[in-house]
Amino acid sequence: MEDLLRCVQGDITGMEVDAIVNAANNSLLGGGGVDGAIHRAAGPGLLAACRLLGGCPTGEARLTDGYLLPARYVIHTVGPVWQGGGEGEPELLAACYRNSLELAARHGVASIAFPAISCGVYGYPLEAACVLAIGELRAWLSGRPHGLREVRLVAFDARALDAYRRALS
Ligand code: AR6
Repeated sequence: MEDLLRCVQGDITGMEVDAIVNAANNSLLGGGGVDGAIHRAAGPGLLAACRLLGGCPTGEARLTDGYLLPARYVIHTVGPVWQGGGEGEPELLAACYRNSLELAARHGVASIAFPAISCGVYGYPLEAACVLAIGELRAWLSGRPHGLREVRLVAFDARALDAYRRALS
């Protein structure tokens, strides 16, 4: 099980996996951070597909094609805005990871890459988010049969890579 999870530093938009996860907002109509980067790299087809989805509640996930990306699919999920931790943020962040994996499994995804959902503009504390993400992914992966062969945790900078490494060990 453990060998399915790995952390790497890099830009998620270039990753050659079946699906990349986008840390989107409730509109699903693009934004800054990883969301902006994914829309730029995927091209206008992605925004056109997102318009048809009609938004997404926090903690849920939606799937589109990847358009000009190397990844076949984009799984858009909406993380919680950090408000101190007492507003259900951990449960909502956990739901993002679970719901993204459910959707991936339903579409036959064998390899998936996640950014650090909510850890940028949305302000979720990085260390806590990494520990939660890994706990949730491990629990999901060991709890049912699935066709996933690789779950990649993508750190955009060295600080995030360190946080993932600590949380994995
Ligand atoms: N590849 C991998 N990780 C990245 C990339 C990239 N190209 N770019 C940024 N990150 P954020 P959030 C990291 O702010 O906190 C958007 O405007 C970044 O360093 O993108 O969930 C949406 O539209 C950080 O660790 O997402 C929403 O409005 C992580 O990705 C809002 O931001 C997430 O940072 C969502 O905020």
